[in-house]
Amino acid sequence: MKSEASELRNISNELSRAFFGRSCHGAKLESALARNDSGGVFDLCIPTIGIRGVFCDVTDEGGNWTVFQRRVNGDIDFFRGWDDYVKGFGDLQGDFWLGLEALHRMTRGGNYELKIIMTLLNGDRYFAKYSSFKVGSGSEKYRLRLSGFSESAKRDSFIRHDNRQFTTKDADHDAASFNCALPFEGGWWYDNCADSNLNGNFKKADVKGVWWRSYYGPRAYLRYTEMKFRRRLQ
Ligand SMILES: [Ca+2]
Repeated sequence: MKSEASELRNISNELSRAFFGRSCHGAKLESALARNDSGGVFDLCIPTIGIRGVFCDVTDEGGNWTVFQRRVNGDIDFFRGWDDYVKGFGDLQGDFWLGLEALHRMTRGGNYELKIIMTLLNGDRYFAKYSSFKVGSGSEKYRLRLSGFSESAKRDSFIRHDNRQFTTKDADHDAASFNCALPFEGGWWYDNCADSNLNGNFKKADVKGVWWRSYYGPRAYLRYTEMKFRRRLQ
């Protein structure tokens, strides 16, 4: 009985720390478990997945962003199989992928916008925004739904991937006769194959690398990427 009581107390403590939301909407830095200049790590309760860590950006354009991908150190291998991309992997304060199932559950109700931050090798920083972003269910192979590109330099390299299913090295759902994840060394919503490869190999300076087609010529490999979404209010 005593151990049950202490277990309940632990659960209760855990719940009191949890931030209950469908995404980072309304997250306040005071309740973050860890933080940096742009935001912090929160325990976010995602229905039927349970409580897990999420990085919320609370500063950019008023905050409320749920960050689902970041490449910064290159110390996490992104050339992974289907199960890892579904569940997520990496370090929320460094390089990570939040997971396709979480992305689906967090974007299925309501309207969400997407913002992608990218820094080139020479330090130039860009962003791309899309006014509508949604990820389908597992039975749809986490199909991407994307529209409404807007960004200062008018350089989109992601719309091509709208309506594509997710592909990994062991699960080919792309439009090519071969598996695009193999030559590109990533997991992505590959078409036939790609205009962007943000989950590519951080250490490679060729097609396998991390790149956004509009920003290379010849290819300029990205030294930082961040993908995040938030609820669109209007
Ligand atoms: Ca294929």
